[in-house]
Amino acid sequence: MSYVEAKQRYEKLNINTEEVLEKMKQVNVSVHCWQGDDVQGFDSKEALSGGIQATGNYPGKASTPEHLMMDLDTAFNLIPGKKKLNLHSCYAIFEEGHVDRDKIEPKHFKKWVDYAKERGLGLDFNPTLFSHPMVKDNLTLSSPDAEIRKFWIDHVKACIRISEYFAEETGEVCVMNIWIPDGYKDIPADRLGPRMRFKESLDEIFAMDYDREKVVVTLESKVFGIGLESYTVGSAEFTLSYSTKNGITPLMDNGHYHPTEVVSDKMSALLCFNEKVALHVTRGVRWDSDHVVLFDDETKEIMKEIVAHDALDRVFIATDYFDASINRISAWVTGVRNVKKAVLYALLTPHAQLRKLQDENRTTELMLMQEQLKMMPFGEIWEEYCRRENVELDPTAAILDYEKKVLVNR
Ligand code: RNT
Ligand code: ZN
Repeated sequence: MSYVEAKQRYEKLNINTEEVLEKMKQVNVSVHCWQGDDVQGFDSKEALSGGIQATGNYPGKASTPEHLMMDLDTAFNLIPGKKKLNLHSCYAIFEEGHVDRDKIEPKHFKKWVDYAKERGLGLDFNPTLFSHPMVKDNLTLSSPDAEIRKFWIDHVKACIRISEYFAEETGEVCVMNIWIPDGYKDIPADRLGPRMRFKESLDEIFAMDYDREKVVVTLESKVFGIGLESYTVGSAEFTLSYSTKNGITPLMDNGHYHPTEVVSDKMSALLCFNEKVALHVTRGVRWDSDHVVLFDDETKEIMKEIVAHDALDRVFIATDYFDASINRISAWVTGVRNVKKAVLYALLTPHAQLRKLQDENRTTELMLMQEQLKMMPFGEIWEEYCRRENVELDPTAAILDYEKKVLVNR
């Protein structure tokens, strides 16, 4: 079937594929830099901590800024449409002497800003509150030790300044996400104390003056981490309450809930109360394993919730996973393409008609139509989108070629 024939099929559903492809031009996905080097960064040689893990030892991991930039270029060339680059503070590039995380400055990210500007990319940012000796007893902003808290408060404040610099330089809003790994392996005696301290640390951070038009701070929740199974300070209730009360944007990572809970169902609840919502799109297999995002039911359902409620400009979509067992370029390309695919799929769905069936309680027809829609020629529209964006329909050859020429020689 050709694009023209597929277009006609969609017209019968009152869907104009030309309008859909026009809308796709605005769909931006923030691509996490940390897939390229298993969340290592350049500011220390510390092992990955904080209860997250990148498993596998596939050859070709980036170990210098030059590697990572080159790998990102290769991946970006195979991902259609708009992208942003999402950096962590541990990716600072020190040209004249190392400073600790509480002292980092915009100049340590100048190379990234140059990189982004040359390619017309926006930048997002994250303070890095893990893989560092100042994480004491698995605690950072909620530590009972005032010196530890102060170090991390200063770090997050420094990151807000760097985020402002990103926004000013790129001309695009910078989304800065705070995630802390703080928690306990076993049953805590005091659950309130750490949460009150986390709250106070956040209050101290947000007492600073920053441009809220340019920097959108988000707060990410988590249910458990490896070695932190019994309690996490920044739980869903904590982060959501803090965000709503303080005008901060909540961030949901779809690996951060109990396995039968789904973020797709939470989206609309958050959209009722928040002007903006942020997402980390990932794929948890049995736990928060951060597998590569697939074109699977939940990814489709999440994007459906954004598109059906006309909320594409209210949701910041970012990817967050790290698979070290496969070609890392392929991990980026596959995951981010699948996020875009799911958005396109949602844009090709007649939501108004489906909603009407629901409101009239015609549930038999609703199920029939939802199942029929799965047989629509979606692949033709996706391929047309790739062609118009000038990216390979099948990225395999380009990925394997880069592996042979570059990655295996590292
Ligand atoms: C961890 C969180 C967090 C990190 C990144 C590296 O479980 O998902 O977002 O993955 O900050
Ligand atoms: Zn996340």
